[in-house]
Amino acid sequence: MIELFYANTPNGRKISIMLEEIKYEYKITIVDIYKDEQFNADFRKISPFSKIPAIIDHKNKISLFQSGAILIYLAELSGKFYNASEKILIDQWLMAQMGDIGPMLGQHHQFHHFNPGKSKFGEERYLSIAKRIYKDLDEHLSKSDYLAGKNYSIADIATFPWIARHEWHDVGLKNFKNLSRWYVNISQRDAVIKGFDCLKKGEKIPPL
Ligand SMILES: N[C@@H](CCC(=O)N[C@@H](CS)C(=O)NCC(=O)O)C(=O)O
Repeated sequence: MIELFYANTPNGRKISIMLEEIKYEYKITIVDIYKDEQFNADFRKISPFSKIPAIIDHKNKISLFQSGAILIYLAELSGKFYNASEKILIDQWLMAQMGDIGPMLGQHHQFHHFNPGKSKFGEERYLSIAKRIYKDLDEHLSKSDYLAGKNYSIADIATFPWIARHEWHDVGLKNFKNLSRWYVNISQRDAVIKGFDCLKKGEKIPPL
């Protein structure tokens, strides 16, 4: 049994989608980051940077924080979405998500979606970075079915929930043909639909 410490954000959803994909039994413990529950002492024991997601694997008595590390752990455990022969490329795209795509789009959310009008510089900077990310992903996906090649992997699982915030990005996902194809394809997976709405609140993946 995996316990997932969760909020319904892109980083949280990476792990609920993965758990649905590998069909593991899991229990969700909600951490309300809008009420600062991430700073509770008990939670900080498993997530020292006070961030979701984190997991406890009660069977193996392991706890982990950082979504990329959790995805690798679950992939190794299940033997899924992390093919041995493709690991280098999967790692590369997973790192691109963890180091660039997530943090940059996260800043774009802060300036453009949550705090418009507070900083022209911040809004312009992160909108332009968001556009670049869409363009670069689109270009890459013109040559590749999935991020790390012909197979769906944890790199796609990490990146998808960020693009699923495209309505906040104001970049126009539809204008990016290859990224749109990738997005629609992944949106239709049963596990992705279930993992996106793991709280069973009827949360739907935004269409194109
Ligand atoms: N690099 C971390 C980022 C996690 C992260 O930024 N989580 C956000 C929610 S999406 C959070 O917990 N924010 C609360 C805070 O920073 O106080 C990961 O991928 O796990």
